[in-house]
Amino acid sequence: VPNLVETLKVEGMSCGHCVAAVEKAVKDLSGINMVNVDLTAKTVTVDFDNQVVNLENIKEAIEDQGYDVL
Ligand SMILES: [Cu+2]
Repeated sequence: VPNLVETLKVEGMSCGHCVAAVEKAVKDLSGINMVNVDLTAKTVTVDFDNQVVNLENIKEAIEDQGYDVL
């Protein structure tokens, strides 16, 4: 099964705009089934097709928005 669910710890998100920016950046990648940002927990959970996109691609998309993936 190529689908993976990973939860990333992300620093720097402080409001709804940050949540929207991160969600959009990840969703714009190919192979993303679901993305959920938890602002309180500072986590981004992504369900993705590992044959289309990998975790490094997802981290880069988030970092390109100006947030730090731990
Ligand atoms: Cu913000």
